[in-house]
Amino acid sequence: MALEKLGKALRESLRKIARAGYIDKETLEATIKDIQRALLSSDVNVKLVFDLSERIKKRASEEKPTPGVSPREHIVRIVYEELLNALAGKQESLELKGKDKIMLVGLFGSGKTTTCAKLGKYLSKKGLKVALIGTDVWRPAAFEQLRQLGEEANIDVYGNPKEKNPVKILKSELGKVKDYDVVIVDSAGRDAFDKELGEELKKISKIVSPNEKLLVLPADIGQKAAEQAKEFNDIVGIDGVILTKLDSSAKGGGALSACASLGVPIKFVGLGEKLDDFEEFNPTKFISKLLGMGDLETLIKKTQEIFKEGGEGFTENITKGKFTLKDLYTQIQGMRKMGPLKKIFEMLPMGFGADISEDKLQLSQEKINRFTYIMDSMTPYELENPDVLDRSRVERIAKGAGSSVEEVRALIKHYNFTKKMMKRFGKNKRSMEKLLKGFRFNKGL
Ligand SMILES: Nc1nc2c(ncn2[C@@H]2O[C@H](COP(=O)(O)OP(=O)(O)OP(=O)(O)O)[C@@H](O)[C@H]2O)c(=O)[nH]1
Ligand SMILES: [Mg+2]
Repeated sequence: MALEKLGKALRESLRKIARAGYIDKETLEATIKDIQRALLSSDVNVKLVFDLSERIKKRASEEKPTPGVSPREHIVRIVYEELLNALAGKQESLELKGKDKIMLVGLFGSGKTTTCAKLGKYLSKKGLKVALIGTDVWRPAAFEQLRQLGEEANIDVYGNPKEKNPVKILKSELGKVKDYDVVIVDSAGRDAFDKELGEELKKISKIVSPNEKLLVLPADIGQKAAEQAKEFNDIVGIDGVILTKLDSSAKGGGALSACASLGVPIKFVGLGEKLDDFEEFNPTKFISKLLGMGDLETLIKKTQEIFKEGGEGFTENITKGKFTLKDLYTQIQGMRKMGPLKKIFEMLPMGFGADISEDKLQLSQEKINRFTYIMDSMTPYELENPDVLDRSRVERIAKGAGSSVEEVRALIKHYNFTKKMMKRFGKNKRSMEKLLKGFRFNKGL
């Protein structure tokens, strides 16, 4: 995850709320101070930090928690929403219409050429036929760099290193790329935005007529990103930003918040030097992960799929409260299918997953396996009617599973807990969170 330091500091401040039994003014103030410190050290603009703090305070005192939401969760939600707003803005993905042309612009060393190849690879993985065109006549060996990157990404590269006029290059190369689904045009940078670069990019833009002009901004310029985005937008016009070097910058928060406050959508982020260190920017996912709140949307979707697999009666039984050990069996098998437990826990809220160590996870996975053995030793009648599990049955099952009476009891305890949670399943997301939290933190486990 990019922005390690900022993420860690923000998670720490949210944990204070999670740990507090009761949230008074002081706790809130202290948390806001922590958040301020974290944001400022990530180069977020002072005024933005101040405004954000005020909004959190105001909302915390004015908005009442919705029924069923604890004051703690209420505050965490407010902080989350405000940070989402301040750091990530709205989602706006790259929209491809077919026969697309994308032009990348930016200053020296921002990552344009690398990003051409990254974006090209990303799109070609989606099954699109991609070509790159180099128009940088400034950087020595710029074309060679693009050619090598294209080769690495398995994408065709067009250009002419001998020609010193970008317009002439385009005039001859554009004709050769008509069959491609997407054409990405690399351009030259400068040390700073100036009239000459503006003119050059306008000329390129006119002949390419791209449907997307994306500004490549390195995260290490922090809040200065705002200035650059404005300069490029005023003269060249931009449809969005690709924020690079988020992996290596302590100032990432500054760059992110600068784009968010300008309302310039970040469409992709660069997270390393390798061509695969690149992803579409999804604000909610990004901030949830940063705050260790997990990716609930994905988790819920996955869980629902598994419930579907349990068959028609399964979900119905559960919502009616008729949750038997057989249903628990299906659920646990589903957990296995959802993939490595670590992945699941990473999706859980409030960093419960983020900081769980491998060995603890291993134990849980083991536990799941052992629970499965135990249930395999039960008769169908017992699975359907867990209430009949008396001492002698428990002893028999333990023996059959090569397990212990305690462990069978732990399973029953877990079953009872899950059953309670299951009754509320389907009503809202929070029950799901609790259920999954319970799965991990239930004392029986
Ligand atoms: N760590 C990290 N490095 C990156 C990222 N993107 C690009 N770089 C590095 O940044 C340096 C500059 O990248 P280029 O792609 O050459 O930048 P450019 O904008 O084309 O530069 P000019 O052609 O000189 O204007 C290279 O060493 C890249 O490997 C990223 O997301 N993370
Ligand atoms: Mg370049």
